[in-house]
Amino acid sequence: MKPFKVVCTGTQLPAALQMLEQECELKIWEHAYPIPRDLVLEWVADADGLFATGSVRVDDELLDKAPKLKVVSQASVGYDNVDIAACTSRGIPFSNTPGVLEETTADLTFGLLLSAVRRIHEGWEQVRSGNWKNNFDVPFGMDLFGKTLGIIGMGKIGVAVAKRAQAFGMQVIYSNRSRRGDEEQLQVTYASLDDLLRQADIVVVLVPLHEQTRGLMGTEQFRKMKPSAYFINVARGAVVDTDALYHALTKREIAYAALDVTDPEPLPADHPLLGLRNVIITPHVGSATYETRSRMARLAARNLMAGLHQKALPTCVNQAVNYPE
Ligand code: 8YV
Repeated sequence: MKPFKVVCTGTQLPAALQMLEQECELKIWEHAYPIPRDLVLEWVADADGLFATGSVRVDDELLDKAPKLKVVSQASVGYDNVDIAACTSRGIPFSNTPGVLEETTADLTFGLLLSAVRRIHEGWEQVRSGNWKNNFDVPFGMDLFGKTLGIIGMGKIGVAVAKRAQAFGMQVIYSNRSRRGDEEQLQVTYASLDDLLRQADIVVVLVPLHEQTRGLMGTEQFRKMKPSAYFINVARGAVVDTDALYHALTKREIAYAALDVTDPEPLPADHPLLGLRNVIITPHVGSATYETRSRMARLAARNLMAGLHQKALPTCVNQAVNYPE
């Protein structure tokens, strides 16, 4: 018999499973659709560890059903699905995976940005459908050099995006809850959210989702943007009011949107956003490279094993209840 029981609410990479298999009996939800709530509540009843995934709410209800739980670990940097206070009040440490996915997510951000401003995917659709008649059938794009990128939420991913933008000859402004203090070193300028929305040619949202950021981008905010501006979301879908975005795009209050995250997620096939030409959407793949997903999986597994052995989790979010070294 193995000493620990662990519930994985989604598939995990072999890089993680190999680190767990020796000491853990694993119950893994292996289907593409999210684990039904009833089942996860049943599974956690005798679990020592929870390897969580973003579609599962880790809240009072779940934690009350898991009296033996010693640790919750998730392979992501965002953890809006987890009630940290509920974990902390039960003395359960929770870990995410910061520090291993920022460059990769910045690459995807820039990939979306380039695809949008140069209409790369529209060009490809035209070629693939056999409609390449001349070079003017795809609308002209926009130059990046000399333009202003506005980053809402300047954390590690924001810094990595800013460096890429500067290499393309862009100016970078950012807004945050508070000034970072290292503007000179990063060669970026702080702006209020309103000023950023008015000045930026491209707006990128990178804030975590919580009560203060839910619906941060709504009708009023899109109206402040330039009609020629591009809007990019690689954070969480619910940071944006989807109806407001749809209307801003249809009324041409903004030019274009490039999204890696949506609300809801996945986006149903008949969703109105999918009928628009001035939008490109990828299926939440900001960290989805082989190297990065492997790093995330290994770090999440290290955190989980540490918690099971009641040792300090390397990247614990609620340090107050982390185990000692
Ligand atoms: C996802 C992410 O976790 O790290 C995050 O917060 O959004 C992503 O890395 C990943 O796509 C797994 O769903």
